[in-house]
Amino acid sequence: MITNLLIACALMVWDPSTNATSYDIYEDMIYSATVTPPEIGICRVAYYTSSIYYVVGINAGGESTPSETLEVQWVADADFDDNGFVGFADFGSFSLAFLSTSSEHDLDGNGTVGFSDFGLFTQRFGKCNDGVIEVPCP
Ligand SMILES: [Ca+2]
Ligand SMILES: [Ca+2]
Repeated sequence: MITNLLIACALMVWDPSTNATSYDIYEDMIYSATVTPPEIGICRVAYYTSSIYYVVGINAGGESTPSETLEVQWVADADFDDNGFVGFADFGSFSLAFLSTSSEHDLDGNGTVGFSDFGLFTQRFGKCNDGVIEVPCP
């Protein structure tokens, strides 16, 4: 049984095109999904990869030219206490889990909580999290 997979999510929203009846989403140049409203939520098991997205508008006449590309960096959530901010309480939580196999704190997904995870944690430190994606602190 797999529990506590590290998941990173992104919500992509774009300006609707007046002529489009639906949109095709491409991920890393490969067709991924078709949506009708101009938005899509995508989640990934976060192992510090990135994906490139673009959108093509569709109507009865065919396809629009592709949108500009968007690169999404998939990162694990370091806001362990879910208070919206990666701060000292999260550092305390990380410290207690250091050298354990806590999957929540294993930010690079290699099975143990070690120095590589600490490096990733420090990159997140001081940042805010809106529950879906990491955002600059107001
Ligand atoms: Ca926190
Ligand atoms: Ca690790």
